[in-house]
Amino acid sequence: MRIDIITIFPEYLSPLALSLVGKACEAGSLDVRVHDLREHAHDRHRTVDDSPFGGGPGMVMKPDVWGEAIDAVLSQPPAAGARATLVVPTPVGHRFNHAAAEGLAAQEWLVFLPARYEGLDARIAAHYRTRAEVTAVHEYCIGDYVLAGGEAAVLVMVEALARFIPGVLGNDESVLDDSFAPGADGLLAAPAYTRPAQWRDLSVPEVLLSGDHARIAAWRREQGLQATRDYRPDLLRGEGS
Ligand code: 6GU
Repeated sequence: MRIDIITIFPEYLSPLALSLVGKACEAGSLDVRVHDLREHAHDRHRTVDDSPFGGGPGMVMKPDVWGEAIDAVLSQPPAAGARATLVVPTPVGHRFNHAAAEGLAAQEWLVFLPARYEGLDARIAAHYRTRAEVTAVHEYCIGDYVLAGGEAAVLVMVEALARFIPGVLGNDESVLDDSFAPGADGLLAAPAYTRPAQWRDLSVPEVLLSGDHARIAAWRREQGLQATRDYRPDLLRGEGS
């Protein structure tokens, strides 16, 4: 999979060279390219934002600068005829969840557009939805809080979706067992323990040492159910997202 990210803070994305995503890049299952938006700002101050039409606080990122940057990325497809899926991180978007991560992971080419300030000029999403090289423009929000910019959200989304790319996880079953995976019945995971069996004044639940796989599975299910009741009752009501 090819992932392009256009940002005014290229260094902000450097954690993508680490850990699971970094290994996937080294192995060739992921090709991540970070682009500096300011290379497409041509005035003396390399301006990327301006005040909002209609007034109000904050700044809006300029469509002409973003348009030139996105066009430059779209002119370098990973393969002839490849089409890009654009992703705009924004608090005013659909909730990014397990299903969204899985959907993005199925695409061959993702282009992330993290904005700072009050966001992108609204014509960017409108324009790129009409372009033949673009399959879709998704606007995603990662939670009910406001970030200073979309870069941290891009790190979150790329790490979440990378787990669905075949060969990226050491063990393909890890994705199925995740909390929120359909295979896990929509429940949170049970608590986990490792050696030593006795640590300070705490011992591991006896059932996990029993070797009785049916009892262990039943215990984990009950614990997952209890965790879900405690932390995320919305999931039990089928309201989870
Ligand atoms: Cl994706 N971007 C910003 N700026 N704030 C957010 C967000 C995204 N998701 C939640 N808050």
